Amino acid sequence: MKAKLVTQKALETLKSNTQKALNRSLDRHIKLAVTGFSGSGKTAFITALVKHLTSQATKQNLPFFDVVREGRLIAAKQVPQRALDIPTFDYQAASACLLADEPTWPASTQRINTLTLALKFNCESGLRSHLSPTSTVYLELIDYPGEWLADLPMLSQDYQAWSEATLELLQRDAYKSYSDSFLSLLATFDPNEKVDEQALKNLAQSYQQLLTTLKNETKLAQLQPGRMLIPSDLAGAPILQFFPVKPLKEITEHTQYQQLQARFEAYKQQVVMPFYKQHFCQFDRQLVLVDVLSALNDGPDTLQEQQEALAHVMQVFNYGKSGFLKRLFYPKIDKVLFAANKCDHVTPSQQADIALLLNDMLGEQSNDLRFAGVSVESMAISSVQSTQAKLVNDAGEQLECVYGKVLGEQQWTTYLPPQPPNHCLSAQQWPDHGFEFLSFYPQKARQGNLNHVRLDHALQFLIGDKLV
Ligand SMILES: Nc1nc2c(ncn2[C@@H]2O[C@H](COP(=O)(O)OP(=O)(O)OP(=O)(O)O)[C@@H](O)[C@H]2O)c(=O)[nH]1
Ligand SMILES: [Mg+2]
Repeated sequence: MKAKLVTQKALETLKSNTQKALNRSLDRHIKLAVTGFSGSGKTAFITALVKHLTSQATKQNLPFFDVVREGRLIAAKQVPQRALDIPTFDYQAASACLLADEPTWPASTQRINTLTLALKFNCESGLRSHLSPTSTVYLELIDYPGEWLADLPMLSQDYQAWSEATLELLQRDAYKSYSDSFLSLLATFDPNEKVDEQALKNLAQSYQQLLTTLKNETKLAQLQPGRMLIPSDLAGAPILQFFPVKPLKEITEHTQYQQLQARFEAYKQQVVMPFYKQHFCQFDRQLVLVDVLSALNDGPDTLQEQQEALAHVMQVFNYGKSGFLKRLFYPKIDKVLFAANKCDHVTPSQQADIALLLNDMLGEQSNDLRFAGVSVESMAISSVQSTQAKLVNDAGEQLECVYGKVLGEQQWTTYLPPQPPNHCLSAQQWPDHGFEFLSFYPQKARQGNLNHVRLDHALQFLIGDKLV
């Protein structure tokens, strides 16, 4: 019996060691998909990740990242990327913003860019470390405008389905007042008429203005087509001149409707699909950053919309555990981390609540992912810390507050954040006064060092097993 147990244990150890060795040889390149809608914190996360791994990788700073805690990380260094046709992520510019005497956030991303970080480490002790004492893993990251991510669900819609869903969204209570002028112009538009380029152009302009207003005034995620907000070299091209119309019973040839439909399909095929194929098919780890606090500030419609938008985007990805052979040919995402980002806008004891809220927003999705064999985790993080926790004595009562410099203001403020809900609230359950969470400038770096909240937990979950 004892001998049998020993044999079984030895077999398991051998299996685990073999798996680790295979992981090491096959996964020298890890593609990490940093996903999140515009403003969720992708650029700040990538900048912080590079900063902490290249110049702040100490046990004190990243205690929950095993390779660092165990003193095995030798060094991390930015190296030339494999994709030669994509601009390189401007780490110097982004980190300079965070490290300035008066720190600011890096600007919103206007184009795709990429960066590869080589992580050289000592392998875990044991037989394998004699075979190969050190190893190098190449971590590939891409950064892109969040608006482009919100386009991915369009791939599974036709023009009619997209039109219906978009008009339904625009007519919701919270957004009706913004949509009025576009909707009244749309009411004068006859999609059955023969093509009138000027009419199409005018309505497309009005729709573009509406998207811009919604981006500035709300936290809506599904502002499609995303390239209307960041058109770059597509500005003025007919492929961007479409908008939603009411469904038609019958579609006739050479009508405005058919023209809009053709532009919608062309946008999907020529703009969204290449982005998806080139950048999102080949990932094996995924981080999903969600700004739940801004959604709460915006009200129940936006919280619900963020939840729907997340579900739609997640459906596009290819999940499921891949065997090592499969991974050689077709990598699949096998670990997904959902992070309620900017958690330092609330007090440390409230942070667990926003992680629970995010969990609730994900609903069946995380269950479905687990069923597909994907490891899923959710946590509250702040890749760049912007506040400090502070206890304030209020008539004998100790109040937990946060202290920081509020965005757009000059003063440092001690502030008592409202209690965030730990589950989704319906419009009826929503507090009358709503929520008002403040945003802050990044904290000033001390001796060139940035602070974070649970970035090390996030790294351990996402790539820890590849650094053994
Ligand atoms: N407290 C805190 N705020 C953050 C953090 N990361 C981002 N922010 C805030 O969120 C804003 C947007 O962050 P970005 O990193 O630009 O977000 P993004 O996802 O790259 O946005 P796009 O480039 O527009 O897609 C910043 O300007 C900050 O105000 C963080 O780690 N902590
Ligand atoms: Mg960005």
